[in-house]
Amino acid sequence: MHPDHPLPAPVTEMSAELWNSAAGVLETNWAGDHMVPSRRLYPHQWSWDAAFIAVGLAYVNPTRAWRDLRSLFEAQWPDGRVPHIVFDPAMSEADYFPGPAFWGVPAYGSRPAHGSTGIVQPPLHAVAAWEVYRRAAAHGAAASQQARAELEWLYPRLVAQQEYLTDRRDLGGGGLTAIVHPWESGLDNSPAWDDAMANVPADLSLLTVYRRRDLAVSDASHRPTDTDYARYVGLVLSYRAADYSDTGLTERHAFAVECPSFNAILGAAELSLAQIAGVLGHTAAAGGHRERAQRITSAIVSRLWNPDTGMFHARDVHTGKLTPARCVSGLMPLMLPDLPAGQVEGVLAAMRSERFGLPVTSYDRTAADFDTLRYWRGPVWINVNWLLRRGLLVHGRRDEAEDLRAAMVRLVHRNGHFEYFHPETGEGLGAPSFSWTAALALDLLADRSVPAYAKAA
Ligand code: 2M8
Repeated sequence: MHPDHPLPAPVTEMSAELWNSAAGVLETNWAGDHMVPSRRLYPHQWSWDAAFIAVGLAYVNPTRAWRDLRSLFEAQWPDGRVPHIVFDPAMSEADYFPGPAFWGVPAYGSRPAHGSTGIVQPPLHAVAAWEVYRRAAAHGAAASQQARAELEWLYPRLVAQQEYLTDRRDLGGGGLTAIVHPWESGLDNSPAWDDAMANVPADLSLLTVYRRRDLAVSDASHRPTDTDYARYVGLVLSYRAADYSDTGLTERHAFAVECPSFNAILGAAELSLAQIAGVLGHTAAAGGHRERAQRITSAIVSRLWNPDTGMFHARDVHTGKLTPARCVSGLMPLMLPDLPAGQVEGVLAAMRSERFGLPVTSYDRTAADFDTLRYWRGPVWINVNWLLRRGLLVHGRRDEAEDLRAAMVRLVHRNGHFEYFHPETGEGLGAPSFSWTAALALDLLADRSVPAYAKAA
């Protein structure tokens, strides 16, 4: 066991081993002022990864947890958007595609030397900041003081992030954020985007101009296809053409989708902001955050719920249609405490059904195109399961939350800190020594508490 950072929960041989290996991954992947998701495949800083990572770092190195969040928000754009990748200037353009030169992001404000992308990822950072703050007390008075100062620094930036998403990205006009690239969801090649992506031109010649770097460091059968990648590149070129402006975007951009997972995280962020505002003494603001969370929840229910499947589905802003694909994103609104009982029961029934299993798969196991290997089209991912466990706790399903926790801990202990896992064999897939898997393993070992805004049981 790491002498400075003992495991706070009851210790078994298995949990001590897992704790130490997880802390080791976070040590290896620290890059001076930020954490990389994985050394070879993802050698920069990713936005929602930083949030998951901070939750785990809070146990073993809270100073680094705050540093990582700060590094990300130092790259925030003047319009409030938090970029999905902050590039490390120590890396070369060849280390990751698409790199900083490809994104060609215009210089802005006091942005540090790091370039960034122009798109976003799910705004989980307020949730993470609250979790890091809440754990600071265990590290003594100095850590608590630091945590409060960090919250003060982050709060206006977190608010600006929410405002960007709710004001500039409500492309459908119904109170939800629309993503304009599948990468913005964090669930890159999920079948949830297949319908909307079918309308995006797939110019394969782009891949002769720009070379995929991911295939040089990982197995092609696990990664998105070339057709997907040609569309991803085309969408960046389309958004880049007007310097990533959101004005009139729906008319000139082929992909705009309301994702249930992204918007559930947007709502959960408002609830964490309410807690942060409370600690900082902004009482009126706290009420505003709670109201916004309620509005987002209502909009998710009225726009993304399909009573026939008993799940949430992604809505294509261009066609107004819900995709029929049943994906893990359609379960994520469980995170929201004001989700009406009918929707809670629907999501729980879907989760318990043969379609998803334990831990939950990224896609419907019974679908004809369920793929046990390919990225977000079937494999099990720890980060979304961690969020679903929060959802179970928020709705008072403590036994189910415990079963899910135990299943995740077993999976990672047996197979290692992989990026994702084979849904039948549990084999580790994608990048090994993956930061968010390690960080969340620490949290799963250490924390059995219920989020403060949970519904009374
Ligand atoms: C994956 O996405 C990146 C593009 O952003 C990629 O495939 O190269 C996704 O799993 C995403 O959710 C994650 O944030 C990123 C880094 O871990 O990798």
